[in-house]
Amino acid sequence: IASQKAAAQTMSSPSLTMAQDELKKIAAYKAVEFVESGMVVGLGTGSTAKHAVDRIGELLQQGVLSTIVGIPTSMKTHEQALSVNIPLSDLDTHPVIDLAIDGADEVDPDLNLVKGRGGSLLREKMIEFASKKFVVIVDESKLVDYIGGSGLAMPVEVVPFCWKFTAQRLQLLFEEAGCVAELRTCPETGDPFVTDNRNYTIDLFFKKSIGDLKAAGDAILRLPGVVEHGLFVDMATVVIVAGDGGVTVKNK
Ligand code: ABF
Repeated sequence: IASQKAAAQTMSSPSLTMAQDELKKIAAYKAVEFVESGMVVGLGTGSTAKHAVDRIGELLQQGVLSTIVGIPTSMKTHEQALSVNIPLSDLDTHPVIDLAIDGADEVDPDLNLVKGRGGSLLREKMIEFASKKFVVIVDESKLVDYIGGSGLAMPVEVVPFCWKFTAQRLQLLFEEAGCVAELRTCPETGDPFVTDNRNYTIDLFFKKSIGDLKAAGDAILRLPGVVEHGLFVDMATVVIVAGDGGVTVKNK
């Protein structure tokens, strides 16, 4: 039955996944063109960034690139980078990063981002904050008119202690925007999703624009119990968008 279901799914959306993954790969390969030998490179997380990490490994293997040091934004990326033999280090050893390449969940017209639906926002934000250049790679499905416009989650990493209290305060903060706050759980077990930093994630869903993103982000961080949030305001240097019409490079 599962195979019939999978087949039906493929029929219903004809190779959309294939085409979307191809777009992700195109954006990722374009971003890797910014990588020069000798760079310290922030390695992103997610299915788009995965293509960039694979590509860097391939170019190192071919000798096109050399002496790259990778700084992974998640344990998952750490494993993947090891598997393609990218030499790795960390932010303590390299507090300044030359270039970070990472995906995003939403990109608004001012190149502000929602990130973190993959659960890695804290390490992503620390590494991208430390980067001289932050190149975001997306397929065109991630473009929104305003942050929250996709109706999908804007994640907030919180301490597990009294997470219900924190979730309630977050929901209250954005009551005007019809915010709903939900604890992120593991689909298989229903247990709380635990981040690489042993915290929980509260997903915020908005019905309307939350207005000034910087003010919203600052208000979130003022709530005790919050560790970090998925609003990446004024952080992207370049956003590479791959769509049916080709690849667009948007500079901040
Ligand atoms: C990561 O990329 C996360 O911040 C974000 O959730 C994810 C997007 O994933 P994908 O590229 O698979 O759509 O950086």
